[in-house]
Amino acid sequence: MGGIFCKLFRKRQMRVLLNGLDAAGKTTILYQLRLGEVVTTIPTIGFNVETVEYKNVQLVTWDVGGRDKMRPLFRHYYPGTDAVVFVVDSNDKERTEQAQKELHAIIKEDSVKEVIIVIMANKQDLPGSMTPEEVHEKLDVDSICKTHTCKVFGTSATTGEGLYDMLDWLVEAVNTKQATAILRGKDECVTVEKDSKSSYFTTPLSYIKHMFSKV
Ligand code: G3D
Ligand code: MG
Repeated sequence: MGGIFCKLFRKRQMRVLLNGLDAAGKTTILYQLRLGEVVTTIPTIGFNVETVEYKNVQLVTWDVGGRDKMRPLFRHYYPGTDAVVFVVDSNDKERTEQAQKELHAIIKEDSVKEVIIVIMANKQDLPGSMTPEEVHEKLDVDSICKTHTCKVFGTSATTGEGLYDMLDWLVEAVNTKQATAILRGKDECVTVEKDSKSSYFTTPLSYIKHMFSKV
């Protein structure tokens, strides 16, 4: 198989950034997904970055908010990203406005122009949490959906509710985006090297394996 078909069916790298204010639930999500070892690093530029790699999928997470000086440094992580998953604590109504500002600041970044945006209205298990519809409205997601492929999901990182629906949608959306880029001749032809750390990633979660093998 050669040419465009080869490109379309080649296993491709998928890079997802998981962002949100502190305590939104990002670290809990990484562990709940049980994709493998969560590696925490503090780059010299000075904030906590957690990474999980599973097959050709890389999830990178850090806290945003409250540290404007850090924003230029985060830019380092945006290029080459397929999707930004922005996690919101639906129970933290006091910081909804701050979450809205941070999300819209990310969207304005040049390197996030063609990136898929997922908003996780997390902590749906807590009584009194905002519904996904309320989070959609408070974060002004309509304006994001005008320029990006985007969607809001209600989730609970502690029970796992909604996480797989979100992943399902995300994988399909990234597949479509990458296939479209190939057909438009924008493909960068990234070949995925076998990850030397792959032996660490032995936690079997058949659903995830199945989903990610489709990427
Ligand atoms: P962060 O990585 O975004 O900073 P964490 O957030 O994953 O560390 O989560 C912060 C706290 O929220 C944790 O509680 C975690 O258990 C809790 N949490 C995360 N997601 C959910 C959820 O969906 N529902 C509920 N009820 N709690 C959640 P602690 O007590 O360890 O600080
Ligand atoms: Mg964390």
